[in-house]
Amino acid sequence: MIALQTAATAGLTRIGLQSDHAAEPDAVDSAPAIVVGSGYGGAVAALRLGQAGIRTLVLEMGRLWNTPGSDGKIFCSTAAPDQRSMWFRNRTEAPLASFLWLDVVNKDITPYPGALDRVHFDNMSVYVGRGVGGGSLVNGGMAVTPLQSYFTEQFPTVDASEMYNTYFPRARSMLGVNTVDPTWFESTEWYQFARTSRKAAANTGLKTTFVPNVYDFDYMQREAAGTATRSALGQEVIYGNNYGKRSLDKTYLASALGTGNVTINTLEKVKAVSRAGDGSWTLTADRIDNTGAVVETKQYSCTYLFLGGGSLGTTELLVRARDTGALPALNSSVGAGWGTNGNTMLGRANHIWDTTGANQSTMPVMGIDDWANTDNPVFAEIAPLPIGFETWVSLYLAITKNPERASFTYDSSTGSVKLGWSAAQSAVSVAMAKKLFDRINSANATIYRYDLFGSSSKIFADDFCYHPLGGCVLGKATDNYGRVKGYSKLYVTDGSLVPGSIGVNPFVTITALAERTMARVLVEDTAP
Ligand code: FAE
Repeated sequence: MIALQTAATAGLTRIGLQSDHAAEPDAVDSAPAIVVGSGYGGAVAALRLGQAGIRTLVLEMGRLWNTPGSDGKIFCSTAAPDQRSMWFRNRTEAPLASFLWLDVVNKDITPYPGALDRVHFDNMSVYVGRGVGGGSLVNGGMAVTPLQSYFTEQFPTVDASEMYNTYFPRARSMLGVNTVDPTWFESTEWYQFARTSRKAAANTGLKTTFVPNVYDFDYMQREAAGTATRSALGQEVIYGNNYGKRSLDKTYLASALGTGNVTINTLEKVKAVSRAGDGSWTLTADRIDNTGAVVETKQYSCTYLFLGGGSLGTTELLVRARDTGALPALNSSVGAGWGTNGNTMLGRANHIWDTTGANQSTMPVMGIDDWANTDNPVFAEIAPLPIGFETWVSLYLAITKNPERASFTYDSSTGSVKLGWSAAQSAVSVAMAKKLFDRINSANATIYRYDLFGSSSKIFADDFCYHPLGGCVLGKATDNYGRVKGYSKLYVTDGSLVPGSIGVNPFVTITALAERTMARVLVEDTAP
């Protein structure tokens, strides 16, 4: 077992590897509370349980990322991906598959429990983070609070004023959200790409807005000045950042371990959940090694079970539990209400005089905000293409108000779940993104790039998303606080609660909702 603990004091910023020995005699196999997964939902649950004095075990299928490789770095860069990049692959599967139609982006790698996974379903593949910190290890750090009006539309039963006065501020403060210095932004070569996209938007009469981030912008400025080791300015992002980013292992999870009540077991994938006769929860987990081989199948038991495996992980566990008969009282909303947050990626080709810069920060700080356009609401993140030379490409991750939703079903022949998302459902996002970017191209006399998403001259990446949301929607599969309907002492705290769309990048919302759940549950459900 790999057990992780901080040193004695609370509030540490690092997690230390305590032991990599085989199971110790006193290994924890039961705890009052178990949390599955260590992304945003899991990390909030772990911290608040630990602070309440409840002994808590977190089970995470990915690694703890704290040990440097032979190059002295913990994570590899997008420019030189190696085994650390992706979850058990022979070759990387980057979002941008090609450049000038050439297969120059992806590289052969050795299978290993790397930081980024791309989970394939029939018409959609979903990028997720693997490791202690989940998606926070690999994401772009954009920390956006949704428009209150859209939040209310999506969560009509949640008290929005409480969210905007208490839980969103709490989440932002705990996550270490900060903003780029606008003066530096205007002058630095590292954000030329964003300024060029802003100009194209302005020419179209569109509004752009600065977007907060959890990357430490003081650190980034030191990177630019040459006084700090480069990370965001060193092509590090989707395979992890070695410096600068306040990922969950440096915030919530470090504090959780600092309570002394929380333990994290890594490389352990929970595959089944059931309820014992005495009402306690039983979990079965496979412990894997670095080759992916199952080296042990473990049993755990707990009184309170918190599911933070993300939209895919949590939904899969509950759909399987219901449809195998392990938890037959789970309702038919479990597995339903899933969406991509309307994600579509695309690139535009700028004029030769509108350069985007050879040097680009990997952390986006600006978006085109056309959400108020009721005909075609879109929020488009201005994304970097940090490949080290001038490309004249403006890249975007469009978040469209796609109303399409899909469901997961259990496949008894494989024991896994299938996602019923269709190509036609992606086409809705594409049409909305196209409507906006046709306007931008027309106003600027520019065209789309056809060479970025494989050899098929695809303009819009309609086959992957970064923002999987839903599957156990708040108020449907659960009560208004994430308590799973049909069972007591079973909770969902992650992106599965969000009904398929939130209009902006989702992790601040996921964190704030988890804070709200924990505040309620710790008062009402765990009192002696
Ligand atoms: P998540 O962070 O995915 O954590 C789930 C954890 O559970 C993972 O560590 C899993 O390995 C683990 N797990 C799953 N199943 C099991 C199991 N059966 N047993 C044990 N462990 C399990 O969930 N969002 C933003 O707001 N801003 C951004 O800039 C942004 N950029 C992104 C860029 C990329 C490349 C990607 C992939 C995502 C991005 N996102 C961004 C999305 C964001 O990371 C995502 O919404 C959250 O991470 C979801 O949080 P959850 O707590 O739901």
